[in-house]
Amino acid sequence: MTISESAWQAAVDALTAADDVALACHVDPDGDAIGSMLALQRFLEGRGVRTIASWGTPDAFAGDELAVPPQYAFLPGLDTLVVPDRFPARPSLMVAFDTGAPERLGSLRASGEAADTLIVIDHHASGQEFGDVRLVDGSLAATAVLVDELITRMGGTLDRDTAICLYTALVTDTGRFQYASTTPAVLELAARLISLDIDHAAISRQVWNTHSFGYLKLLAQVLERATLEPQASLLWTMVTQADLERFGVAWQETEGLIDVLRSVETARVAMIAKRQSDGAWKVSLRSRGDVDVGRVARDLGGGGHAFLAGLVADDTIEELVARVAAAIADHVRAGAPTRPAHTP
Ligand SMILES: [Mn+2]
Repeated sequence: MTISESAWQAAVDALTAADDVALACHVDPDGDAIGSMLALQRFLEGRGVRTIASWGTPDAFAGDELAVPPQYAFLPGLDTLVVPDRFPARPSLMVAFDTGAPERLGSLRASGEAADTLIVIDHHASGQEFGDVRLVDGSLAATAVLVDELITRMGGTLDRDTAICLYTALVTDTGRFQYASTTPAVLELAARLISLDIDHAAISRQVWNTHSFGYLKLLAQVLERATLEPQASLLWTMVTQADLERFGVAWQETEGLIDVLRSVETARVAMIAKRQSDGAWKVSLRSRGDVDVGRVARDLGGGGHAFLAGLVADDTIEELVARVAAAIADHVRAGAPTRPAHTP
């Protein structure tokens, strides 16, 4: 799935001609989504383009708050973001980042559909065909790789702040350069970014090692509850709103909990179910390789990749675990895949 020259040219032409560009990434953004968006925004602003950037709320209603995950609060340019309420209803040119399906834009989906031109920059292998110009390559480690190429194709160079955004995007989406998506080209890009005098050690510290004491206690609680379902080779646990209140932790801070579960060798699949304030479960799934959790999630109305997927459910926790366990049995892979296209 490579990107055609004509798609690159269409994106370059549209962005070069534009006076105003609206930028959006997916709901509950991760480091790649925010970092990629801020990098292109900064580059466009530097060329005198007026920009507006945000991300949607998970439901259809626009929000008047923008919840920045605390681990990304250091990213340069965050102060220029607007709340989703202020995002244009009908942008002339809009760019969507790291968004594999229109519904992932949440409350900004309607703006994407109403935009005169929508450019999608993404690396989700199983994404939906939406948008007018698609810079989508499911083999890449991060959306940031495409933003770097786009800036280069537009004749631009990276400054230090842009490099901080792109490096953060790259280091988070490759699991700190651990995942199989970490190719020589990824490490070359990382080297190029580090050569722009960014403090990559400080970035790692801020992204991964800035938890509160409350987070540690929450982690203990979540691990205490962890249950292994041996027949399904499923290790699962849950987090509730009450836990967050008790330990003073924000939802945005719980992104890494699943990685602790995934480290257990005897479980093929790790699952964390987060109980939302409306009672629904937001469920994350991770695979160690021989179960395609993207298929598991799709069977249950969700979506994702072979190694990382999610869904929303409103069952009891027992029903949810039973449904996931049954779907896992249907999707045990014949052989372990050699290499995931990418993870987040
Ligand atoms: Mn990504």
